[in-house]
Amino acid sequence: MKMSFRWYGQDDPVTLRNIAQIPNMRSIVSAVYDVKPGQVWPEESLQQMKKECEDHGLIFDVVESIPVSEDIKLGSANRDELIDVYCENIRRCAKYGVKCVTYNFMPVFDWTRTQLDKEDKDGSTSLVMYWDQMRGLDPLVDDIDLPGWDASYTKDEIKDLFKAYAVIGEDGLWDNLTYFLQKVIPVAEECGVRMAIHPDDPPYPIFGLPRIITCEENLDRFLKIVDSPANSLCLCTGSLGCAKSNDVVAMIRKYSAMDRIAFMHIRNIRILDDGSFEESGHLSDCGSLDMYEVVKALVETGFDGYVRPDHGRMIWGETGRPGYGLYDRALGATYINGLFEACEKANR
Ligand SMILES: [Mn+2]
Repeated sequence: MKMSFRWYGQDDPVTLRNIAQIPNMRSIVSAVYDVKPGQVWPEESLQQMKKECEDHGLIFDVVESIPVSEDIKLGSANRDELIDVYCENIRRCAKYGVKCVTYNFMPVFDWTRTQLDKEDKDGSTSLVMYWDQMRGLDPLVDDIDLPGWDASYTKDEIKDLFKAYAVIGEDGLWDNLTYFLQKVIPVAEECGVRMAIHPDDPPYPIFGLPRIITCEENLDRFLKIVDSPANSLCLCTGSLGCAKSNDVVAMIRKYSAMDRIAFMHIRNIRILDDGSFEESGHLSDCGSLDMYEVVKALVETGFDGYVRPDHGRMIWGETGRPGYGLYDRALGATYINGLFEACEKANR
């Protein structure tokens, strides 16, 4: 496996020097943040990212993410233009050494939580989603202001988007994903990039928005749309794992054996009785997922893709981007390294 770490560029309080000091750290997962979604990424930005990483002994070879415009997801009249820009961005990334591009196909919001700094008994804080804070909210009536909801939309734009997705539904979203993949995957194949779709987070409908990258049946359907290693998964244990019906370990074993996992996001979550969840420390004992079984499934199926510790808690007084502090993600990386070493030695 190739250990990696997400970095938000020059504005990130976590520095490349910090990251390079984490044992076994190899790759940087980043993106170009100085242009709007739907625009072509300047080559200078990619070149600079590549050089900065190399100056710290790191490799910039994973992009998270090239965002997919709502117009592509909705199948609007201008989608061909936007898909052309998307393909050009894949080509440009490849030119500067990128091997894997993560994206998602979630309507409107990348993720849903009700609080980003819920304090645990030990004083650490993390992201949580509590159903009792969600129920009763109606995006077509209420002015919803949950953390992570895109502040670049006005309330009216949000309402229009909800209505547009209600019209196309799940079937329309599958059609538009198929259209996108059939144009994008051949370009990725041509330039040696593996596209890795991130599952919906959480993997069930929120406020009636359609969600399709959610479960084994749908992942099977997704992978068949274009049957190529360039059309792969970013398997996020925390996203798929917060639906109790998903057997994350079995899914990893299956899709890794098929060589259809390009990227692993590894984190743990604690599922509560009512289906709410809290992001926990990475250790198996801290949450509902068995991280040993996750890594064992990867090792036993010969996984050689990218791995990163996903969201961490805020600990030791650190402040910064929720879920993306240095300390707890570094602990996560070290724990994951340990699990890999043990499983690899046992598997020899
Ligand atoms: Mn993830």
